[in-house]
Amino acid sequence: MTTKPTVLVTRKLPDAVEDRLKRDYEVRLNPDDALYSPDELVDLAEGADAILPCHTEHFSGDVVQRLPDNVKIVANFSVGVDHCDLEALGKRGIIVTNTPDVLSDATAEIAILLMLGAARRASEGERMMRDGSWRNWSPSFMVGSAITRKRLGIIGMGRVGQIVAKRARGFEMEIHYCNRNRLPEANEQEAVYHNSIESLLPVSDILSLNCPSTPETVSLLSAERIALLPDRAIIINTARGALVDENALMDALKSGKLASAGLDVYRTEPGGNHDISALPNTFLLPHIGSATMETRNAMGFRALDNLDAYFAGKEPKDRVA
Ligand code: 8YV
Repeated sequence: MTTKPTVLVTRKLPDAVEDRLKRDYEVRLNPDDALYSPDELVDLAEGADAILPCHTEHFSGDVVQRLPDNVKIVANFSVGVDHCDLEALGKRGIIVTNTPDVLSDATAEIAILLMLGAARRASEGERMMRDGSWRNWSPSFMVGSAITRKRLGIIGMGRVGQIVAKRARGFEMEIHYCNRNRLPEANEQEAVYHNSIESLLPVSDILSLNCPSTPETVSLLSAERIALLPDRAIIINTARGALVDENALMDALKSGKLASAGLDVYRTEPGGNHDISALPNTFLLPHIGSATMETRNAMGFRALDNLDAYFAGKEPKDRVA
């Protein structure tokens, strides 16, 4: 009888994903969905061949150093891998995979929701309806701005960025983008390429961040860059909080330089930034970009496909380190 590889699963995953895990692996599940401390993570990894974590587990250089030798692969349940010190994992010979593609539609949906919510002041209106403070109506009441036929700037024209552009075309938006590489013309669909963020910002009535967080992109949206946006621009972030200087963002929201911001991600998660939450001209969600049942199942299956490939002696499809 061949023994099945042992997989440490750090969070509660959808039932269908856990069923497949139980069928194919010796599995250490987390039915209470408790958040493991770095020490617990290291301890629980003892004897496990693989770890299937979420972005909530931080594989810092220190944690990676302390992982037992039995761990051969970290198969993430996430597309972002900024919670992983890839260099440290690589040095230990631990393979790392992620789950691209399967969450692009869901994240793009949330980007459009944030755009509409921020532009049309949905948060202020919704709060009013809930706390009973709607007492008046006038032509100047709750006036926001349209997104239809506005210029949308996208930083990061990868899988999610391209779907955001596709959905935004339904609002007849004029798409501009900045990406490390220009897309092939057929994929551009008339989106205008900018080879620098500085050139993109002045034409972005709405700016959507869709690039990964890497050492090169941390604090990419600084006070200096926000100043380059048109007055009353709107910022949308469904990527990572670390891309934005949150103090600069708050200053610009307070001064009126920015009309509003729609955010799903924050520098501090969970929790977010309470000073940002106190600003009325924000539309805020708690990092739910991929939170649909369809997507969460697909993410789990994709992580499992990577594990299956590795344990079958093949190269996992989504290897990032
Ligand atoms: C996930 C995400 O919910 O996949 C990502 O990178 O940001 C989210 O949509 C989360 O990472 C799950 O671990």
